[in-house]
Amino acid sequence: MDDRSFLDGLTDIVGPSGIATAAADLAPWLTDWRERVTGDALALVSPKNVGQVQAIVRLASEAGVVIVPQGGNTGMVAGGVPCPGDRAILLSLRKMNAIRSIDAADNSLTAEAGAILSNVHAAAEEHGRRFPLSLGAKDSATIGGLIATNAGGTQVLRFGSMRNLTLGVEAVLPDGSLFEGLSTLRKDNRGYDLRQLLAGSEGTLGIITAASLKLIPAAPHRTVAWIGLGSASDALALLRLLESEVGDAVESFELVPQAALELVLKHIPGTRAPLAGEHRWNVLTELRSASDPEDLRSQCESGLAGALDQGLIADAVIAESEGQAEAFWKIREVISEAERADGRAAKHDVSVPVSAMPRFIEDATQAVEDRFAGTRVVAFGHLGDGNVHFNVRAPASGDDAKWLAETGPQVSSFVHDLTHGVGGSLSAEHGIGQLKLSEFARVTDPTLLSALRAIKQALDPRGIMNPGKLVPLANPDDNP
Ligand code: FAD
Ligand code: 2HG
Ligand code: ZN
Repeated sequence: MDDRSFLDGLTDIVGPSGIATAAADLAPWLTDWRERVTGDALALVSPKNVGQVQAIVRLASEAGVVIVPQGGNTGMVAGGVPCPGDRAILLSLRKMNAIRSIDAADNSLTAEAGAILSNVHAAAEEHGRRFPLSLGAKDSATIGGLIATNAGGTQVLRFGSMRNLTLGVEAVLPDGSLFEGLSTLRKDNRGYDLRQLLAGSEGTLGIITAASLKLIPAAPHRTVAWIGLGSASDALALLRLLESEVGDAVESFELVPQAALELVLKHIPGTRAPLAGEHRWNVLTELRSASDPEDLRSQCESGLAGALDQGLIADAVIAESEGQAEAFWKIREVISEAERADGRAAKHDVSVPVSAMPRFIEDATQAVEDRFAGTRVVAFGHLGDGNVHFNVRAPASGDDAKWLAETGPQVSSFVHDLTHGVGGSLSAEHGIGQLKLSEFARVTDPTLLSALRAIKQALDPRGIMNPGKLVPLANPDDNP
Protein backbone atom coordinates (compact mmCIF):
# COMPACT_ATOMS: atom_id res chain seq x y z
CA MET A 1 0.00 0.00 0.00
CA ASP A 2 1.47 3.39 -0.92
CA ASP A 3 1.60 6.31 1.52
CA ARG A 4 -1.34 8.15 -0.10
CA SER A 5 -3.72 5.16 0.14
CA PHE A 6 -2.56 4.50 3.69
CA LEU A 7 -3.21 8.11 4.78
CA ASP A 8 -6.62 8.05 3.08
CA GLY A 9 -7.41 4.87 4.99
CA LEU A 10 -6.41 6.53 8.27
CA THR A 11 -8.61 9.55 7.49
CA ASP A 12 -11.55 7.22 6.89
CA ILE A 13 -11.01 5.78 10.37
CA VAL A 14 -10.46 8.92 12.48
CA GLY A 15 -11.97 11.64 10.29
CA PRO A 16 -10.08 14.73 9.12
CA SER A 17 -9.84 16.16 12.66
CA GLY A 18 -8.07 13.04 13.91
CA ILE A 19 -5.09 13.19 11.56
CA ALA A 20 -2.36 15.76 10.95
CA THR A 21 0.33 15.58 8.29
CA ALA A 22 1.66 19.15 8.13
CA ALA A 23 5.27 19.42 9.34
CA ALA A 24 4.39 22.23 11.77
CA ASP A 25 1.72 20.08 13.45
CA LEU A 26 4.02 17.10 13.78
CA ALA A 27 7.17 18.94 14.86
CA PRO A 28 6.44 19.33 18.60
CA TRP A 29 5.85 15.59 18.90
CA LEU A 30 8.77 14.30 16.84
CA THR A 31 11.53 15.40 19.23
CA ASP A 32 11.87 13.86 22.69
CA TRP A 33 11.74 15.89 25.92
CA ARG A 34 15.48 15.81 26.36
CA GLU A 35 15.94 17.02 22.75
CA ARG A 36 18.21 14.14 21.82
CA VAL A 37 16.33 12.53 18.92
CA THR A 38 14.12 13.88 16.14
CA GLY A 39 12.30 11.18 14.21
CA ASP A 40 10.15 11.02 11.09
CA ALA A 41 6.46 10.23 10.74
CA LEU A 42 3.90 10.19 7.94
CA ALA A 43 1.19 11.49 10.26
CA LEU A 44 0.09 12.21 13.79
CA VAL A 45 -3.07 10.17 14.35
CA SER A 46 -5.34 10.86 17.33
CA PRO A 47 -8.09 8.26 17.79
CA LYS A 48 -11.05 8.93 20.06
CA ASN A 49 -11.99 5.38 21.00
CA VAL A 50 -10.79 1.81 21.20
CA GLY A 51 -12.50 0.79 17.95
CA GLN A 52 -10.53 3.44 16.07
CA VAL A 53 -7.26 2.24 17.66
CA GLN A 54 -8.01 -1.32 16.52
CA ALA A 55 -8.77 -0.20 12.97
CA ILE A 56 -5.55 1.89 12.82
CA VAL A 57 -3.46 -1.05 14.00
CA ARG A 58 -4.99 -3.39 11.41
CA LEU A 59 -4.42 -0.88 8.61
CA ALA A 60 -0.82 -0.17 9.66
CA SER A 61 -0.12 -3.89 9.88
CA GLU A 62 -1.47 -4.41 6.35
CA ALA A 63 0.57 -1.46 5.04
CA GLY A 64 3.73 -2.45 6.98
CA VAL A 65 3.87 0.95 8.66
CA VAL A 66 5.45 1.32 12.11
CA ILE A 67 3.27 2.55 15.00
CA VAL A 68 4.81 4.72 17.71
CA PRO A 69 2.38 5.14 20.62
CA GLN A 70 2.68 8.46 22.37
CA GLY A 71 1.21 10.05 25.50
CA GLY A 72 2.65 13.28 26.89
CA ASN A 73 6.08 12.85 25.24
CA THR A 74 7.78 13.38 28.57
CA GLY A 75 9.75 10.13 28.45
CA MET A 76 13.46 10.37 29.19
CA VAL A 77 14.80 7.78 26.74
CA ALA A 78 13.23 8.81 23.40
CA GLY A 79 10.88 5.82 23.41
CA GLY A 80 7.87 7.87 22.34
CA VAL A 81 9.32 9.42 19.19
CA PRO A 82 9.96 7.54 15.94
CA CYS A 83 13.46 6.57 14.92
CA PRO A 84 14.93 8.81 12.20
CA GLY A 85 14.07 7.38 8.79
CA ASP A 86 11.15 5.23 10.00
CA ARG A 87 8.05 4.87 7.81
CA ALA A 88 5.91 5.46 10.89
CA ILE A 89 2.84 7.05 12.37
CA LEU A 90 2.70 8.72 15.74
CA LEU A 91 -0.34 7.33 17.51
CA SER A 92 -1.33 9.90 20.12
CA LEU A 93 -3.58 8.71 22.94
CA ARG A 94 -4.09 12.23 24.26
CA LYS A 95 -7.73 12.49 23.08
CA MET A 96 -8.64 9.31 24.96
CA ASN A 97 -8.44 10.92 28.37
CA ALA A 98 -11.67 10.12 30.20
CA ILE A 99 -11.79 8.94 33.80
CA ARG A 100 -14.20 6.09 33.12
CA SER A 101 -15.11 5.24 36.72
CA ILE A 102 -14.10 5.46 40.35
CA ASP A 103 -15.14 2.87 42.91
CA ALA A 104 -14.25 4.26 46.33
CA ALA A 105 -15.33 1.08 48.13
CA ASP A 106 -13.03 -0.92 45.86
CA ASN A 107 -10.22 1.65 46.14
CA SER A 108 -9.89 1.69 42.36
CA LEU A 109 -10.15 4.08 39.44
CA THR A 110 -10.39 3.29 35.73
CA ALA A 111 -8.99 5.83 33.28
CA GLU A 112 -8.28 5.96 29.57
CA ALA A 113 -4.65 5.86 28.54
CA GLY A 114 -4.46 9.55 27.66
CA ALA A 115 -5.62 10.73 31.08
CA ILE A 116 -3.02 13.08 32.54
CA LEU A 117 -1.57 12.07 35.89
CA SER A 118 -2.53 15.27 37.75
CA ASN A 119 -6.13 14.85 36.55
CA VAL A 120 -6.13 11.32 37.96
CA HIS A 121 -4.82 12.72 41.27
CA ALA A 122 -7.65 15.28 41.32
CA ALA A 123 -10.34 12.71 40.45
CA ALA A 124 -9.20 10.39 43.23
CA GLU A 125 -9.13 13.26 45.73
CA GLU A 126 -12.73 14.20 44.88
CA HIS A 127 -13.69 10.77 46.18
CA GLY A 128 -11.57 10.93 49.35
CA ARG A 129 -8.90 8.72 47.83
CA ARG A 130 -5.39 9.13 46.52
CA PHE A 131 -3.40 7.76 43.60
CA PRO A 132 0.04 7.64 45.18
CA LEU A 133 2.44 8.00 42.28
CA SER A 134 3.82 11.38 41.34
CA LEU A 135 6.67 12.91 39.38
CA GLY A 136 7.83 16.21 37.97
CA ALA A 137 6.02 15.68 34.67
CA LYS A 138 2.65 15.06 36.36
CA ASP A 139 0.86 17.78 34.39
CA SER A 140 1.72 16.18 31.01
CA ALA A 141 2.55 12.49 31.54
CA THR A 142 -0.32 10.12 30.76
CA ILE A 143 -1.48 6.91 32.40
CA GLY A 144 -0.62 4.93 29.24
CA GLY A 145 2.91 6.34 29.12
CA LEU A 146 3.42 5.83 32.84
CA ILE A 147 2.43 2.17 32.59
CA ALA A 148 4.38 1.64 29.36
CA THR A 149 7.54 2.94 31.06
CA ASN A 150 6.71 1.45 34.49
CA ALA A 151 7.44 4.90 35.84
CA GLY A 152 8.71 5.40 39.37
CA GLY A 153 8.72 8.89 40.80
CA THR A 154 8.85 10.20 44.33
CA GLN A 155 6.62 7.80 46.32
CA VAL A 156 8.09 4.46 45.25
CA LEU A 157 9.65 4.05 48.68
CA ARG A 158 6.21 3.40 50.14
CA PHE A 159 3.92 2.42 47.27
CA GLY A 160 6.10 0.92 44.56
CA SER A 161 6.31 1.86 40.90
CA MET A 162 3.56 2.00 38.30
CA ARG A 163 3.28 -1.75 37.83
CA ASN A 164 2.51 -2.16 41.56
CA LEU A 165 -0.34 0.30 41.22
CA THR A 166 -1.85 -1.08 38.01
CA LEU A 167 -4.65 -3.53 38.67
CA GLY A 168 -5.80 -4.06 35.10
CA VAL A 169 -5.10 -3.02 31.54
CA GLU A 170 -7.08 -2.75 28.32
CA ALA A 171 -4.83 -2.89 25.26
CA VAL A 172 -4.91 -3.31 21.50
CA LEU A 173 -2.40 -5.98 20.51
CA PRO A 174 -0.32 -5.82 17.30
CA ASP A 175 -2.85 -7.95 15.36
CA GLY A 176 -5.63 -5.50 16.23
CA SER A 177 -7.27 -7.76 18.81
CA LEU A 178 -8.45 -6.24 22.10
CA PHE A 179 -7.15 -7.50 25.44
CA GLU A 180 -9.99 -6.74 27.85
CA GLY A 181 -8.03 -6.93 31.08
CA LEU A 182 -9.61 -4.09 33.05
CA SER A 183 -10.06 -6.17 36.17
CA THR A 184 -9.60 -4.67 39.63
CA LEU A 185 -8.94 -8.02 41.27
CA ARG A 186 -6.29 -7.96 43.99
CA LYS A 187 -5.66 -11.64 43.57
CA ASP A 188 -5.70 -13.43 40.23
CA ASN A 189 -3.40 -16.32 39.55
CA ARG A 190 -4.36 -17.37 36.05
CA GLY A 191 -0.87 -17.93 34.72
CA TYR A 192 1.18 -15.52 32.61
CA ASP A 193 0.24 -11.93 33.40
CA LEU A 194 -0.22 -9.91 30.21
CA ARG A 195 -0.91 -6.77 32.24
CA GLN A 196 2.52 -7.00 33.83
CA LEU A 197 4.12 -7.78 30.47
CA LEU A 198 2.64 -4.59 29.05
CA ALA A 199 3.91 -2.61 32.06
CA GLY A 200 7.38 -1.45 31.05
CA SER A 201 6.95 -2.67 27.45
CA GLU A 202 7.42 0.87 26.05
CA GLY A 203 4.84 0.46 23.31
CA THR A 204 6.62 -2.54 21.78
CA LEU A 205 3.89 -5.12 22.50
CA GLY A 206 0.65 -3.20 22.09
CA ILE A 207 -1.24 -0.01 22.72
CA ILE A 208 -2.63 0.51 26.20
CA THR A 209 -6.06 2.13 25.82
CA ALA A 210 -7.18 2.17 29.48
CA ALA A 211 -6.14 0.96 32.90
CA SER A 212 -7.59 0.33 36.32
CA LEU A 213 -5.46 1.73 39.11
CA LYS A 214 -5.10 1.09 42.79
CA LEU A 215 -6.16 3.92 45.11
CA ILE A 216 -5.38 4.40 48.77
CA PRO A 217 -7.26 6.33 51.46
CA ALA A 218 -6.61 10.06 51.37
CA ALA A 219 -4.17 11.37 53.96
CA PRO A 220 -4.69 15.11 53.57
CA HIS A 221 -2.03 16.17 56.08
CA ARG A 222 1.61 15.91 55.34
CA THR A 223 4.84 16.96 56.95
CA VAL A 224 7.49 18.06 54.48
CA ALA A 225 11.04 18.80 55.59
CA TRP A 226 14.19 20.06 53.88
CA ILE A 227 17.41 18.96 55.52
CA GLY A 228 21.03 19.96 54.95
CA LEU A 229 23.76 17.41 55.58
CA GLY A 230 27.31 16.46 54.72
CA SER A 231 27.23 13.10 53.00
CA ALA A 232 24.97 10.64 51.20
CA SER A 233 25.72 8.01 53.84
CA ASP A 234 24.46 10.37 56.56
CA ALA A 235 21.35 10.83 54.42
CA LEU A 236 20.71 7.08 54.34
CA ALA A 237 21.31 6.84 58.11
CA LEU A 238 18.77 9.64 58.52
CA LEU A 239 16.19 7.71 56.49
CA ARG A 240 16.57 4.65 58.70
CA LEU A 241 16.37 6.82 61.82
CA LEU A 242 13.17 8.52 60.61
CA GLU A 243 11.65 5.16 59.75
CA SER A 244 12.34 3.91 63.25
CA GLU A 245 10.61 7.03 64.57
CA VAL A 246 7.56 7.21 62.25
CA GLY A 247 7.40 3.81 60.56
CA ASP A 248 6.24 3.70 56.95
CA ALA A 249 4.85 7.25 57.13
CA VAL A 250 8.04 8.22 55.28
CA GLU A 251 6.76 8.41 51.69
CA SER A 252 9.50 10.29 49.92
CA PHE A 253 13.17 10.65 50.59
CA GLU A 254 14.88 12.57 47.82
CA LEU A 255 18.53 13.53 47.62
CA VAL A 256 19.44 16.96 46.23
CA PRO A 257 23.11 17.94 45.98
CA GLN A 258 24.13 21.57 46.36
CA ALA A 259 25.05 21.59 42.64
CA ALA A 260 21.46 20.68 41.66
CA LEU A 261 20.03 23.29 44.02
CA GLU A 262 22.29 25.91 42.43
CA LEU A 263 21.08 24.96 38.93
CA VAL A 264 17.47 25.37 40.05
CA LEU A 265 18.09 28.74 41.70
CA LYS A 266 19.93 29.93 38.58
CA HIS A 267 17.38 28.84 35.97
CA ILE A 268 13.95 28.60 37.57
CA PRO A 269 12.32 31.92 38.44
CA GLY A 270 10.71 32.22 41.85
CA THR A 271 12.73 29.51 43.58
CA ARG A 272 14.76 30.13 46.71
CA ALA A 273 16.98 28.03 48.95
CA PRO A 274 15.06 26.57 51.92
CA LEU A 275 18.04 26.84 54.32
CA ALA A 276 20.25 29.82 55.06
CA GLY A 277 23.61 28.08 54.68
CA GLU A 278 24.99 25.84 51.95
CA HIS A 279 25.20 22.10 52.42
CA ARG A 280 26.94 19.61 50.18
CA TRP A 281 23.80 17.47 50.26
CA ASN A 282 20.14 18.11 50.98
CA VAL A 283 17.23 15.78 51.57
CA LEU A 284 13.59 16.48 50.84
CA THR A 285 11.36 14.15 52.82
CA GLU A 286 7.60 13.85 53.05
CA LEU A 287 5.74 12.05 55.82
CA ARG A 288 2.07 11.18 55.66
CA SER A 289 -0.25 9.17 57.82
CA ALA A 290 -3.89 9.14 58.78
CA SER A 291 -2.99 10.18 62.33
CA ASP A 292 -3.23 13.68 63.79
CA PRO A 293 -1.03 16.05 61.74
CA GLU A 294 0.43 17.51 64.94
CA ASP A 295 1.57 14.03 66.01
CA LEU A 296 3.29 13.47 62.68
CA ARG A 297 5.01 16.82 62.87
CA SER A 298 6.23 16.25 66.40
CA GLN A 299 7.47 12.76 65.48
CA CYS A 300 9.34 14.33 62.58
CA GLU A 301 10.78 17.03 64.84
CA SER A 302 11.94 14.47 67.35
CA GLY A 303 13.51 12.34 64.58
CA LEU A 304 15.35 15.36 63.22
CA ALA A 305 16.45 16.44 66.71
CA GLY A 306 17.85 12.94 67.25
CA ALA A 307 19.69 13.15 63.93
CA LEU A 308 21.12 16.53 64.90
CA ASP A 309 22.35 15.10 68.22
CA GLN A 310 24.02 12.22 66.42
CA GLY A 311 25.71 14.64 64.03
CA LEU A 312 23.92 13.17 61.00
CA ILE A 313 22.44 16.46 59.88
CA ALA A 314 23.57 20.07 59.95
CA ASP A 315 20.30 21.96 59.62
CA ALA A 316 16.64 21.36 58.80
CA VAL A 317 13.38 23.18 58.21
CA ILE A 318 9.87 21.74 58.37
CA ALA A 319 7.39 23.43 56.04
CA GLU A 320 5.01 25.69 57.98
CA SER A 321 2.30 25.70 55.33
CA GLU A 322 1.11 23.88 52.21
CA GLY A 323 2.58 26.75 50.19
CA GLN A 324 6.01 26.21 51.71
CA ALA A 325 5.74 22.44 51.23
CA GLU A 326 4.91 23.02 47.55
CA ALA A 327 7.89 25.39 47.23
CA PHE A 328 10.23 22.70 48.59
CA TRP A 329 8.76 20.16 46.17
CA LYS A 330 9.07 22.54 43.27
CA ILE A 331 12.82 22.73 43.79
CA ARG A 332 13.04 18.96 43.57
CA GLU A 333 10.70 18.57 40.60
CA VAL A 334 12.35 21.14 38.34
CA ILE A 335 15.89 19.81 38.58
CA SER A 336 15.66 18.19 35.10
CA GLU A 337 14.35 21.42 33.60
CA ALA A 338 17.14 23.44 35.23
CA GLU A 339 19.76 20.93 34.09
CA ARG A 340 18.42 21.04 30.53
CA ALA A 341 18.53 24.85 30.55
CA ASP A 342 22.13 24.80 31.73
CA GLY A 343 23.55 22.64 28.94
CA ARG A 344 24.22 19.10 27.85
CA ALA A 345 24.89 16.23 30.21
CA ALA A 346 25.38 12.49 29.84
CA LYS A 347 22.35 11.26 31.79
CA HIS A 348 22.14 8.02 33.72
CA ASP A 349 19.28 6.50 35.66
CA VAL A 350 21.01 3.91 37.80
CA SER A 351 19.94 1.72 40.68
CA VAL A 352 22.11 -0.25 43.07
CA PRO A 353 21.21 -1.91 46.40
CA VAL A 354 19.99 0.89 48.67
CA SER A 355 22.72 0.27 51.22
CA ALA A 356 25.39 0.48 48.50
CA MET A 357 24.19 3.79 47.04
CA PRO A 358 26.07 6.29 49.26
CA ARG A 359 29.39 4.58 48.58
CA PHE A 360 28.54 4.26 44.90
CA ILE A 361 27.84 7.99 44.61
CA GLU A 362 31.16 8.90 46.26
CA ASP A 363 33.29 6.37 44.38
CA ALA A 364 31.67 6.72 40.97
CA THR A 365 31.79 10.54 41.15
CA GLN A 366 35.50 10.44 41.93
CA ALA A 367 36.18 7.86 39.21
CA VAL A 368 34.25 9.75 36.52
CA GLU A 369 35.68 13.17 37.34
CA ASP A 370 39.22 11.74 37.42
CA ARG A 371 38.82 9.90 34.15
CA PHE A 372 36.98 12.62 32.17
CA ALA A 373 38.71 15.89 32.95
CA GLY A 374 36.48 18.90 33.58
CA THR A 375 33.24 16.93 33.94
CA ARG A 376 30.98 17.58 36.93
CA VAL A 377 28.69 14.89 38.33
CA VAL A 378 25.24 15.84 39.60
CA ALA A 379 23.71 12.80 41.30
CA PHE A 380 20.21 13.38 42.61
CA GLY A 381 16.92 11.67 43.22
CA HIS A 382 15.39 8.69 44.85
CA LEU A 383 17.94 7.67 47.47
CA GLY A 384 15.34 5.72 49.43
CA ASP A 385 14.84 3.45 46.39
CA GLY A 386 18.56 3.05 45.65
CA ASN A 387 18.06 5.08 42.46
CA VAL A 388 19.85 8.27 41.53
CA HIS A 389 20.10 10.20 38.31
CA PHE A 390 23.85 10.14 37.93
CA ASN A 391 24.22 12.92 35.43
CA VAL A 392 27.62 13.95 34.13
CA ARG A 393 27.74 17.55 32.92
CA ALA A 394 29.98 18.57 30.08
CA PRO A 395 33.10 20.57 30.98
CA ALA A 396 32.15 24.21 31.61
CA SER A 397 34.19 25.56 28.72
CA GLY A 398 33.76 24.30 25.18
CA ASP A 399 30.99 23.02 22.94
CA ASP A 400 28.78 20.82 25.12
CA ALA A 401 26.85 19.29 22.20
CA LYS A 402 30.13 18.23 20.57
CA TRP A 403 31.35 16.85 23.91
CA LEU A 404 28.15 14.85 24.34
CA ALA A 405 28.37 13.38 20.83
CA GLU A 406 32.06 12.54 21.06
CA THR A 407 32.72 11.72 24.72
CA GLY A 408 29.20 11.08 26.06
CA PRO A 409 29.07 7.41 24.93
CA GLN A 410 32.40 6.63 26.65
CA VAL A 411 31.20 8.33 29.83
CA SER A 412 27.97 6.33 29.75
CA SER A 413 29.77 3.02 29.21
CA PHE A 414 32.07 3.87 32.11
CA VAL A 415 29.16 4.71 34.43
CA HIS A 416 27.20 1.63 33.38
CA ASP A 417 30.20 -0.63 33.96
CA LEU A 418 30.61 0.83 37.45
CA THR A 419 26.90 0.24 38.07
CA HIS A 420 27.00 -3.29 36.71
CA GLY A 421 30.05 -3.96 38.89
CA VAL A 422 27.98 -3.52 42.05
CA GLY A 423 25.02 -5.52 40.79
CA GLY A 424 23.05 -2.48 39.64
CA SER A 425 20.80 -1.58 36.71
CA LEU A 426 21.34 0.99 33.96
CA SER A 427 17.63 1.79 33.96
CA ALA A 428 15.93 2.16 37.32
CA GLU A 429 12.77 3.93 36.17
CA HIS A 430 13.04 5.58 32.74
CA GLY A 431 13.20 2.48 30.54
CA ILE A 432 15.46 1.74 27.57
CA GLY A 433 13.86 3.52 24.59
CA GLN A 434 16.30 4.47 21.84
CA LEU A 435 18.87 6.15 24.05
CA LYS A 436 19.91 3.15 26.15
CA LEU A 437 19.40 0.40 23.58
CA SER A 438 23.02 -0.29 22.68
CA GLU A 439 24.19 -0.09 26.29
CA PHE A 440 21.35 -2.38 27.38
CA ALA A 441 22.45 -4.90 24.73
CA ARG A 442 26.08 -4.57 25.82
CA VAL A 443 25.68 -5.23 29.55
CA THR A 444 22.66 -7.54 29.67
CA ASP A 445 22.57 -11.32 30.12
CA PRO A 446 22.15 -12.82 26.61
CA THR A 447 19.55 -15.25 27.96
CA LEU A 448 17.35 -12.34 29.00
CA LEU A 449 17.83 -10.63 25.63
CA SER A 450 16.80 -13.84 23.80
CA ALA A 451 13.70 -14.11 25.96
CA LEU A 452 12.78 -10.47 25.18
CA ARG A 453 13.17 -11.11 21.45
CA ALA A 454 11.09 -14.30 21.67
CA ILE A 455 8.26 -12.48 23.45
CA LYS A 456 8.39 -9.63 20.95
CA GLN A 457 8.35 -12.06 18.01
CA ALA A 458 5.42 -14.01 19.47
CA LEU A 459 3.20 -10.97 20.01
CA ASP A 460 4.39 -8.74 17.17
CA PRO A 461 5.65 -11.02 14.37
CA ARG A 462 5.42 -8.23 11.78
CA GLY A 463 7.51 -5.92 13.97
CA ILE A 464 5.23 -2.89 13.61
CA MET A 465 5.00 -1.88 17.29
CA ASN A 466 7.62 0.73 18.14
CA PRO A 467 10.68 -1.03 16.68
CA GLY A 468 14.14 0.29 17.56
CA LYS A 469 13.11 0.69 21.21
CA LEU A 470 13.75 -1.56 24.21
CA VAL A 471 14.33 -4.84 22.33
CA PRO A 472 17.88 -4.96 20.95
CA LEU A 473 18.42 -6.63 17.59
CA ALA A 474 20.34 -9.91 17.59
CA ASN A 475 23.25 -8.35 15.69
CA PRO A 476 24.62 -5.59 17.97
CA ASP A 477 25.90 -3.63 14.96
CA ASP A 478 22.30 -3.18 13.79
CA ASN A 479 21.28 -1.31 16.96
CA PRO A 480 21.23 2.49 16.78
P1 FAD B 1 5.58 9.22 26.41
O1 FAD B 1 6.81 9.97 26.68
O2 FAD B 1 4.67 9.76 25.38
O3 FAD B 1 5.95 7.71 26.04
C1 FAD B 1 6.82 6.98 26.84
C2 FAD B 1 6.88 5.53 26.32
O4 FAD B 1 5.63 4.89 26.51
C3 FAD B 1 7.17 5.41 24.83
O5 FAD B 1 7.92 4.26 24.60
C4 FAD B 1 5.79 5.28 24.21
O6 FAD B 1 5.81 4.62 22.96
C5 FAD B 1 5.06 4.49 25.26
N1 FAD B 1 3.63 4.77 25.36
C6 FAD B 1 3.05 5.96 25.64
N2 FAD B 1 1.72 5.80 25.71
C7 FAD B 1 1.46 4.50 25.46
C8 FAD B 1 0.28 3.73 25.38
N3 FAD B 1 -0.91 4.25 25.59
N4 FAD B 1 0.40 2.41 25.08
C9 FAD B 1 1.61 1.85 24.87
N5 FAD B 1 2.76 2.53 24.93
C10 FAD B 1 2.68 3.84 25.23
N6 FAD B 1 9.99 9.09 35.27
C11 FAD B 1 10.09 8.39 36.40
O7 FAD B 1 9.98 7.17 36.38
N7 FAD B 1 10.30 9.02 37.60
C12 FAD B 1 10.41 10.36 37.70
O8 FAD B 1 10.61 10.88 38.78
C13 FAD B 1 10.26 11.12 36.51
N8 FAD B 1 10.32 12.45 36.55
C14 FAD B 1 10.22 13.16 35.40
C15 FAD B 1 10.31 14.53 35.48
C16 FAD B 1 10.23 15.30 34.33
C17 FAD B 1 10.34 16.80 34.43
C18 FAD B 1 10.06 14.66 33.08
C19 FAD B 1 9.95 15.46 31.82
C20 FAD B 1 9.94 13.28 33.01
C21 FAD B 1 10.04 12.52 34.16
N9 FAD B 1 9.95 11.13 34.12
C22 FAD B 1 10.07 10.42 35.28
C23 FAD B 1 9.83 10.40 32.85
C24 FAD B 1 8.57 9.53 32.76
O9 FAD B 1 8.91 8.31 32.14
C25 FAD B 1 7.46 10.08 31.98
O10 FAD B 1 7.10 11.26 32.60
C26 FAD B 1 6.21 9.19 31.84
O11 FAD B 1 6.30 7.89 32.35
C27 FAD B 1 5.91 9.03 30.40
O12 FAD B 1 4.58 9.36 30.18
P2 FAD B 1 4.16 10.04 28.79
O13 FAD B 1 2.69 9.99 28.73
O14 FAD B 1 4.80 11.34 28.61
O15 FAD B 1 4.77 8.96 27.75
C1 2HG C 1 13.51 12.92 38.26
O1 2HG C 1 13.63 12.13 39.19
C2 2HG C 1 13.36 12.40 36.87
O2 2HG C 1 13.46 14.14 38.44
C3 2HG C 1 14.27 13.00 35.84
O3 2HG C 1 13.37 11.01 36.85
C4 2HG C 1 15.72 12.67 36.02
O4 2HG C 1 16.45 14.35 34.47
C5 2HG C 1 16.72 13.33 35.09
O5 2HG C 1 17.82 12.79 34.97
ZN1 ZN D 1 13.63 10.11 38.79
